[in-house]
Amino acid sequence: MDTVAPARWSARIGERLDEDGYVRLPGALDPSLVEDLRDAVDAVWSRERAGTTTAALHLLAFLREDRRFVRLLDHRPVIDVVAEALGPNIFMYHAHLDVHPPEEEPVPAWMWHQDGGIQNRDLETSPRPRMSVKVAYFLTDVSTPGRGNFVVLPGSHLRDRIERPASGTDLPGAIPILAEPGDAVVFDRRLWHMRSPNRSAVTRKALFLAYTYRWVRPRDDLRLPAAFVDGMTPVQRQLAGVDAGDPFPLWMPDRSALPLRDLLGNEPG
Ligand SMILES: O=C(O)CCC(=O)C(=O)O
Repeated sequence: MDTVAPARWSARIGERLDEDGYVRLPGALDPSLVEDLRDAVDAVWSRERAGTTTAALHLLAFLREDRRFVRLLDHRPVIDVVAEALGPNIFMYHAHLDVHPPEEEPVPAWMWHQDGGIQNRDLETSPRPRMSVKVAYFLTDVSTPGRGNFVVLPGSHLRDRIERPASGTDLPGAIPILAEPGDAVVFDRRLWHMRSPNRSAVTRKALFLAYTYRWVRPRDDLRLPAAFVDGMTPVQRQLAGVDAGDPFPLWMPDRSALPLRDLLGNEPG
């Protein structure tokens, strides 16, 4: 069971991430926000691909493309779940916008991976530390298999390696996440996962935001327009990493202001 209903999120989330390496958050975005974000994605897709609706798009650091994406930085209660996993001394170090139209091409040989790239070589413990979690927001209906679903191997976040089958990409125990528009999945970067091919008639649209400790360096060059930054709350500035001129507070959060800590710590009961 990978699902936690919104009313029960905070009570069970830590357990799910620890045990399964991911947790599905149904209804994380309300329908009007989904529509808004989908419009924003469509505008970016059309710009980037000159209106070609058969062309896939994988765009890093997409928040600068449209002000409407900025609200995802600290979207609640998803950010509460992220902070429950990592604590409040975090920022978004990496993000991508993905559009995957129906595809007929053969599947690439091997798409299974853990996130973190070079961290998986540089960190020598086993299992390696969590370091970051990523949030996947689904904006279109991927509630049936075959739609380019996000596929995970539950519990595999504690395994540094997985056995590669002689052929194909099917792994015993792997499951496709069946998500409705507005659902989110928070996953541990160590979880072995992949995107499956989209063999349906429905174009898949999804947004990914990855958070890590503020003392880790950004992976993407966010380059947010000044007007976006001007309109941000202190929490959004922390999470966008635009408050990070002086590195001291990143290493000494207990001696420095930390807007996300204030936000989450000052909740009534
Ligand atoms: O698009 C997907 O379903 C998978 C995304 C992925 O592999 C990643 O974010 O690292």
